[in-house]
Amino acid sequence: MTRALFIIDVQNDFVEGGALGVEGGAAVAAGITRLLEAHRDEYSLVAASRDWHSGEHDNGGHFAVDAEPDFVDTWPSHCVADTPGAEYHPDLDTTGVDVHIRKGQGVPAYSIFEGTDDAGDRMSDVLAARGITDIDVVGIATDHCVRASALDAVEHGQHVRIFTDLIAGVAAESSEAALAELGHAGVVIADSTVLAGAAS
Ligand code: VGL
Repeated sequence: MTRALFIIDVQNDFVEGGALGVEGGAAVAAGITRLLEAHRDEYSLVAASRDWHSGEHDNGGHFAVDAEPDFVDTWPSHCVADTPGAEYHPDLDTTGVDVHIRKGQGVPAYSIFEGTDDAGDRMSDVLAARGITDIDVVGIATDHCVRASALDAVEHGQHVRIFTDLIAGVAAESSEAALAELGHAGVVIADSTVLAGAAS
């Protein structure tokens, strides 16, 4: 087994006080840092994604411009490239991150598989090059980017787990629905304490 960790969109705009702040986001950032302190060695690859939108236009309808956002398909302006809101939350220690994926440059992009790393490589190519077979997914938001990234990982033939203690969602109902959908798709719904018993 060759396992990767996906850290989805742990960015200032997605935590409390951010442009699209999600309740519990800051705690997720700190919790992922603790996971990495204890278990970094169990991962062959750690990949973190960031939404990286244009500040010039509506990013393909992703930003609500002339109407109120519906918080499903349209959103307040968030994670504009090179602004503080797009940076990783300071409680997330990124020193153990191997691959930084940016996505959403001018378009909506919920899944980490829609982005590229600093060399321009796509997530699927990086996984193939590293021989990854298993992926644990954590981050923000459960009902949007975490959901889309985990579903895509299954589509790419990965064995996927999601840690419910290290995710935070925009809304309770859609987050519950997302977890149910992920379970049906074959994602193992777990929490990070399963790592404590894992052989290292
Ligand atoms: C996200 C809403 C809009 C996410 C991104 O990271 O889950 N949610 N853009």
